[in-house]
Amino acid sequence: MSSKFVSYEERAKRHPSSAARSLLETIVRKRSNLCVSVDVTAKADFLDIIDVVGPYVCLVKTHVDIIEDFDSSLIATLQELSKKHDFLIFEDRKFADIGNTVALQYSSGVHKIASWSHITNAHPVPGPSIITGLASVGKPLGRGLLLLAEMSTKGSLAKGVYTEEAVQMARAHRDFVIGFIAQRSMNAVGKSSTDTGDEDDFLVLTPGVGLDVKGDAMGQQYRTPEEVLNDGSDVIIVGRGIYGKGPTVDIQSVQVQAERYRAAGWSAYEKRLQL
Ligand code: 5BU
Repeated sequence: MSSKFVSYEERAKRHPSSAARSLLETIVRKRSNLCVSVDVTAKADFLDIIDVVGPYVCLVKTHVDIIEDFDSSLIATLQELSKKHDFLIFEDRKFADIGNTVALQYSSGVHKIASWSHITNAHPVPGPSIITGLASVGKPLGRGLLLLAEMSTKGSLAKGVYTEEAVQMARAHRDFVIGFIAQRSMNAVGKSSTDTGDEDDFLVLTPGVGLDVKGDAMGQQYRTPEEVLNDGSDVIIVGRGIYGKGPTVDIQSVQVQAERYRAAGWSAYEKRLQL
């Protein structure tokens, strides 16, 4: 029986983008569709968590601008950990300005994101020029871009026509846009059922994933790995569900939770191949 979902392995073989292939190949090698979001403010906690979750993830997501004691050695260590544990890096920068400005924000400043982050993301709100601006920096480096087509928060405005336009923007820039931050598959969005055009294979990375709670006090909403995988998501993004909510980090619990979410994400994937 053939599944309506294609395996990561098959997609890795035929995906036109090398950045997307890299992520799919890592997922297959590590049997992990888990991305851990490391939203802590101390450099030591940040690196300790990544060293512990490293074996269980395909991707580490950062918000590098929240780190209080940031310096360039943090990036060097992050890159060493990425090699040691075989994961890619995704700076969740959510660019949202004119092309010229985002190109500078991506390449320059204190963080020099393009030099170390394999994947980054952008709001489609400025229109296609945000993609050309970021591509001018990221494409020569073999980087990939995700567009924010949907968000996990209550009352998000990223829906309906906005989401459809985001997908059309991505279709026009397949050489740099590898997929979306979204809550479901975007491949069929804006297409009629009789459309015989190119088959899209956009990656979908989904935040707002949790096994124990349904939300937080600031509008976040959580769904389970199984719910999001069944809706066509490819990678689950988990933050506090893994590193906790307290002021201190319990590193043993981080390891247990990372393996728990890896296993949940992978078993949801294996189940969907039977659908
Ligand atoms: P959490 O601790 O699992 O709730 O963290 C979720 C992370 O994903 C956090 O870094 C957010 O900035 C990020 N996120 C999100 O939660 N929802 C969205 O729609 C987008 C990003 Br886009």
